[in-house]
Amino acid sequence: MNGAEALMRTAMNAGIEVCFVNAGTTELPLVATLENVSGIHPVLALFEGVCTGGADGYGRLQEKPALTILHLGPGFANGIANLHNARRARTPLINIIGQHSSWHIAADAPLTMNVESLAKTVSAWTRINTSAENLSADFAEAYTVSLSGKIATLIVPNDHLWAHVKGTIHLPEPHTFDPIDVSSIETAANLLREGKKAALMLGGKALRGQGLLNAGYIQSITGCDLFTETFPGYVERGAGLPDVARIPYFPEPALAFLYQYETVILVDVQEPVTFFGYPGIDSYLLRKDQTKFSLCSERQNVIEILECLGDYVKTTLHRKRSRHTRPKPVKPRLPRGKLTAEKACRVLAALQPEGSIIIDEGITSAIPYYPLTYNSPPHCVLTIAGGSIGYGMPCAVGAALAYPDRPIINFQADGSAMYTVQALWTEARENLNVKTLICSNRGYNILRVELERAGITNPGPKALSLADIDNPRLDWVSISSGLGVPAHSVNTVEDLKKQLERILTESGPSLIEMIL
Ligand SMILES: Cc1ncc(C[n+]2csc(CCOP(=O)(O)OP(=O)(O)O)c2C)c(N)n1
Repeated sequence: MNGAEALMRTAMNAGIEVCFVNAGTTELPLVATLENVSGIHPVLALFEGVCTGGADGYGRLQEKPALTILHLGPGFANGIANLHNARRARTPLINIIGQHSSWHIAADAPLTMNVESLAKTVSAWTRINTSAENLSADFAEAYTVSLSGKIATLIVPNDHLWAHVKGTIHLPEPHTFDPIDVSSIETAANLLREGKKAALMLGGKALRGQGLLNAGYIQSITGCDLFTETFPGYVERGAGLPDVARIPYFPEPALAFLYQYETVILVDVQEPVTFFGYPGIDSYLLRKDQTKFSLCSERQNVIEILECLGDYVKTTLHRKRSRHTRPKPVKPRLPRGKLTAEKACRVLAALQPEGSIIIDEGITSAIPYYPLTYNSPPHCVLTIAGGSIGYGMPCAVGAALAYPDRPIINFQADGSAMYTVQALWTEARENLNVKTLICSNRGYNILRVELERAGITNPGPKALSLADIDNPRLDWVSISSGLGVPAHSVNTVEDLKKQLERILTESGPSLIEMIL
């Protein structure tokens, strides 16, 4: 076999089932070998930002490494923005970048670039493969690194991919955790016992499944609050799960939200900071007189740590577990009349089926959505963890490949959608079950809000024009159908309800433009 086959066989044996590809000449051996490595389904995207965002969505949901194959420095560069989101969401992800043949780099051919330095901007581990015989071992190592929620990037020279190899296939190492530190658990328990207003700020695996239930158990005993970052990568939500608030986006409401807490215990998350540096506002949102304590590092098993903390507070508080009965799921009532962003959020919250995967890149239109759903049927929400727009459309692609039978609803701002609109083509080609709801406010609304916040109450026509995307008007029905996804445009609650109910019963992709 050749180096490419050794690499892809290693990937398949490790458990890779899908790869997000936009290949060129340097990756041809990998493309060719996919015929022999039948367990890996290649998914073509027409822009690398769709490959990387797709891998991010897939990895976030599957909690196992996602794979991209990208072309040299320029191809990788096109994918970096969504790799940034993936890094912030702690998605396990592996990039394979085809590089020129090792002997060709010195010639400085047109596509030659410093790929390694680009890769390092988002990757926890970067390696330039040095021999065909090492390709399998290199991939296995990349896989091992990515298992702890990291991005690993392997740069593979074209001549190594073509070269004949003996064919030893390496296996990744299993993921291991650092040991639990009992004194941290005691400290956290004491802080929760002190009778002060306390909260657990949750991140990572504390926002899913058992981690969330363990946090809810601690809440039921100590009465602490639970909240998370403004943009968590993934959070499970709805009836039967504890309600986890999100820190508001703008600094003033964020500070007001956090003000009440005397103690904040950070659970697998960094301390909260403002999104931007605003004059006169500290970057760090917790005051000096607020106690903050980091319960665990990202190398520890947060689920086990929360379980230990739950046991500890139960024993030491000698308090019976308060009956944490939750009300039955209730769907929000449907509004009526002309659509607004708020009404669109209500319609979505009211109609989203159990098991939905909600991708939230609604930017300003989605602000009212999250609080409406704490008691909806169980579902999960993915958000723009790194703040780099253009993540929603591809993320939905990856989500649908991860869970083909679950409803994927992408609540998607129009400006952000245009960054990676090519994702619709992949949805159509793969017949993915993605329902895209475009929040068509025909502007970069956040920019208008930020201008106002900066005290520019009367912006001139040039400034305003840079927040206006209505000239020419984006024709979403044409754009979507032109990329193979059937679409409708609606401007009332009644029409949105009718169309959304209809598309939710159909399989395959669809798009609704919600004129707001
Ligand atoms: C990659 C990247 N480019 C630019 C920005 C700056 N930015 C943030 S939101 C936004 C536009 C948002 O418009 P839209 O997606 O339509 O949402 P709206 O503000 O209208 O709700 C821009 C340009 C960014 N965050 N990321």
